Amino acid sequence: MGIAEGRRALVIGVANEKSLAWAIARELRAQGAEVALTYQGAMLEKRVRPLAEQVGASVIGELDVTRDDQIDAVFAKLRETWGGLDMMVHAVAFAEREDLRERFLNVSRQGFLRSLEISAYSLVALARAAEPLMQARGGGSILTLSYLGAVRAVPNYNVMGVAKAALEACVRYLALDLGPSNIRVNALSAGPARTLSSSAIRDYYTMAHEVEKRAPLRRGMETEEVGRMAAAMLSELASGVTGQTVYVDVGYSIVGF
Ligand code: 0WE
Repeated sequence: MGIAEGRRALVIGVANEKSLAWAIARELRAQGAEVALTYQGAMLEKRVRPLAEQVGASVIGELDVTRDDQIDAVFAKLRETWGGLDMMVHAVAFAEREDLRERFLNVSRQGFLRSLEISAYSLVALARAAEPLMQARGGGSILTLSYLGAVRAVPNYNVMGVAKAALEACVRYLALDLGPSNIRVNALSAGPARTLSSSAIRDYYTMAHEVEKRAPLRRGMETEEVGRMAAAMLSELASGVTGQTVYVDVGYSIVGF
């Protein structure tokens, strides 16, 4: 029997078959959960629908996290179909492409605000919408994805690092607010992965190779490793863990030299 048997999970942030959100959705299904996916825009809908079908997940609707009407619609539909929610995965981030290659110093006000809105504030808005549905189930678990650039100055990660730092702080404050409702909130800080997000990043392969050479496990991280740790953190296996950022990075972040 799986660790997510009888649980209902909403997974936000699947773009294609390489997405970390997709690895998490697959593992949750394998562990017995019912899974609902959202998609951002008509272009990604074409990718997400066949993926959902592959594993017997459902597509609950369109969700652009900057749109309150779409957040309301998704949670209204969840209330209708499931009446409650046990798990929510937030795997959404954005920075302007230019802001990931120029000096951080030059980030525009608008680029900064947009990155923090999509990458950090969205977790707060979604957690607020999820609370009543999770309370209806006696509690729940929320997981977001972060990256080392939140706590170290990683060249070119720039405003995304600031957004991830805010995201990790949001995790702590949400954990404090939602703890009394038996809702846990955590972040999983993943190592570099070959996804749609990283495909647009200059020197990504050089960086990923350096990580493989220096990491204690002397290899790259597999997306399945993120899926398995995510399922554990979302499940009762992690019932005593909240407000934390857990690294799934083949050990890279602990190395001092
Ligand atoms: O969080 C991320 C990347 C998220 C991301 C990626 C893009 C590319 C295309 C956010 N916004 C955009 N906007 C775009 O227009 N990662 C952890 C992957 C990543 O991104 C980096 C990295 C790593 C690792 C950027 C610079 C340096 C390292």
